[in-house]
Amino acid sequence: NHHSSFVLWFTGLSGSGKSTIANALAKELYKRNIRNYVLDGDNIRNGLNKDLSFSDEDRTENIRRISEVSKLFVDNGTVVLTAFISPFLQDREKAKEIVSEEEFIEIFVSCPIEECEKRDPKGLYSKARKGEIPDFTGIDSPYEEPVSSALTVKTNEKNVSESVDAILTYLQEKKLI
Ligand code: GGZ
Repeated sequence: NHHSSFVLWFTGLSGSGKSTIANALAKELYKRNIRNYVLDGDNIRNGLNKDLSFSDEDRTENIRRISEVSKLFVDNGTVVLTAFISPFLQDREKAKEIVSEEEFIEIFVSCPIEECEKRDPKGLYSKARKGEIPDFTGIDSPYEEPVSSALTVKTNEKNVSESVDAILTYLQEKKLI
């Protein structure tokens, strides 16, 4: 194929649906013969970044390393989908600089915290409310909402396949795929 590669940078609260949407989109890209790779907590925080905590400093370092890895994938011709909370505006700006502005597409996976907390797929919000997980995003650690995302998907209003379709349409309109 003749597309150039790029990074789809998903940002949003825990439980907002970043990984779910990224993985569903990855399948759709594969179907279109677009080589891609999903970076998420499973393959990054358990490996390369297993030395990092959830302090502000370590989150910043987490995002920096992920940006550098994403850049390598893009150099290799692979579309990258990253699914990290990436709560700090400044860190996402830095990620954009590392990857390069033209190849960085920020997607805000928007969902009210009340809804994320209701979903609580891993029981983490409940633990955080009980004080068992300190520095939990949205509870006692900040989430800075994007101000200039390429796209926002509202997962409390749309299902996974509708969100994926919205992203595919965006990529087609921009002639990225
Ligand atoms: C937020 C935490 C925390 C704290 C563990 N705060 O829903 P999950 O489980 O699968 O996604 C969350 C993931 C967040 O890691 P990221 O690398 O995306 O965060 S950041 O970009 O801010 O560096 C959650 C789990 O790890 N988790 N402790 N304190 N999420």
